[in-house]
Amino acid sequence: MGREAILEAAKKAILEMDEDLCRQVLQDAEAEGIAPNDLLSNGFTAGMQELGDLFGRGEVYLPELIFASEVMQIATDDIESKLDSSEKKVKAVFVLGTVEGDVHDIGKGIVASLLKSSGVEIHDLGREVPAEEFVKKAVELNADFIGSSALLTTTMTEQKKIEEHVEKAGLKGKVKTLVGGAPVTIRWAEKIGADAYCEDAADAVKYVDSQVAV
Ligand code: B1M
Repeated sequence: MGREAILEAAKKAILEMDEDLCRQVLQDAEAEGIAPNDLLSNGFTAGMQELGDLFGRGEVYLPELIFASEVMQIATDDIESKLDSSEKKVKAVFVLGTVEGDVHDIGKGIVASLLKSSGVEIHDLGREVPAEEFVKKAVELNADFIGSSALLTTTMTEQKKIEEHVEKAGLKGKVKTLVGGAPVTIRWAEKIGADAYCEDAADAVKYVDSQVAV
């Protein structure tokens, strides 16, 4: 089975909410030597995006999204366990979470895994995290970065609140803020005064690396 067929099967596992197929794909991908990131981005995540479009058009419903998320979780857990996180020196401390009012945490989980495997110490506050909590934790840990994920147009505004709390705590410029999530754009990041917009998890790793003297 080649790469293309395996990536297609990964998409299918999400679209058809098929746990057995998901596990089979994970095995086949390992046997075929497909990079975990490739499998995640171009296989499972692509399937999730397609499912989201179907949901947006009213062609699938919430229960399908929930089942598909469970399958996605199996994939991300497995892939995280395969990412190389061996004995790297901690290069930065990073507070991460999904903003208040938002339960979408799959993308945030991927960002956490990739950053962790690149040697960043991650403090994942979970989902539905109030803006002030991000900043409180950053102060407590003397963190270098605060990253927030927002998947809803109605919750993106929480990222602006984080900027306000950072400003209030006198941390502007000292703690760098990263924003991400499907509706988030570079224009939004600029508008609210975030330090960086990250399109995907790899982008977050690139940004952190650009800021940290390794
Ligand atoms: Co919801 N949902 N959902 N959902 N859901 C979306 C986001 C939606 C676009 C679907 C649609 O209508 N087409 C839509 C939002 C519309 C909008 O506001 N623009 C939507 C809606 C409406 C809702 C509900 C309101 C539905 C309802 O109840 N009627 C509800 C909201 C609940 C709430 O939060 N209060 C809801 C619920 C759910 C589920 C619980 C069923 C489930 C989430 C399960 C979970 O996360 N544990 C779910 C899912 C799965 C989706 C879709 C289908 C997939 C999201 C996902 O996991 N994508 C989504 C459609 C879509 O996004 N196309 C949709 C895969 C993931 C890997 O990508 O999260 O984008 P993503 O993360 C990427 C990048 O964005 C980036 O890197 C990641 C990896 O590369 N990134 C960062 C993300 N955060 C980052 C942070 C960074 C850097 C990069 O730095 C800090």
